[in-house]
Amino acid sequence: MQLFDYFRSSASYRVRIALNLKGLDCEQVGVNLLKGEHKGEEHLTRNPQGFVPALALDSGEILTQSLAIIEYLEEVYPAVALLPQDAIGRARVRALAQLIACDIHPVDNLRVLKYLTGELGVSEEQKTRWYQHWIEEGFKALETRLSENETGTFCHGDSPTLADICLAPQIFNAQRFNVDLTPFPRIMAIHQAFEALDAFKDARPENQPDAG
Ligand SMILES: N[C@@H](CCC(=O)N[C@@H](CS)C(=O)NCC(=O)O)C(=O)O
Repeated sequence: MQLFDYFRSSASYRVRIALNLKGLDCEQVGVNLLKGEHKGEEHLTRNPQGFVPALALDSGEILTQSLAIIEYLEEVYPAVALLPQDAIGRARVRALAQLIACDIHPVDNLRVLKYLTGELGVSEEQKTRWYQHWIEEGFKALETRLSENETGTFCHGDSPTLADICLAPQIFNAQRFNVDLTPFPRIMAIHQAFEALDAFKDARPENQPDAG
């Protein structure tokens, strides 16, 4: 398999964690977002949305959308489960994952930030405030959800799931943009738990071959 990714891309970071947790070998191919390589013809044939990640399978199929890629890996390589056994548990994990991946991350994406500072003439300071605001809003709700009984060492129980996979990159982004994380003790306790795992550490942006 080949993963087309970018070291600081949150969606790529999710897939890297999933591959590591499942112990799957995958060649990484860097697509530099700052150089606009994701908008080039070569990458657009992989993903017409011009996003990373894209996962090329040995069969030649190319998968896109990080959550769809991770669900594919889960179905084909079930050995280290990233979703609970019960349907209610799976729904909770997917809800926590989507709270982050669908409701926080997209509004802080590179193309949105570029539109704010470019077309709309927003200042760097306002852009940062925008970025922080949507993380704070989402994390408030997540922190409340993590008070539920199903939460364990990780977002759901005592082993990492899709929810933790989405949370790790979002915390990385929050720290990069100086979001005050002290109001979120449950989130940060879980962060400490998964950062102790090699699968999460090895997937961190600074540990990628294309890290600048
Ligand atoms: N929903 C997509 C989002 C992918 C995405 O947002 N990728 C970002 C990097 S994290 C990207 O390629 N951004 C390019 C841009 O914003 O121009 C997924 O989960 O894969």
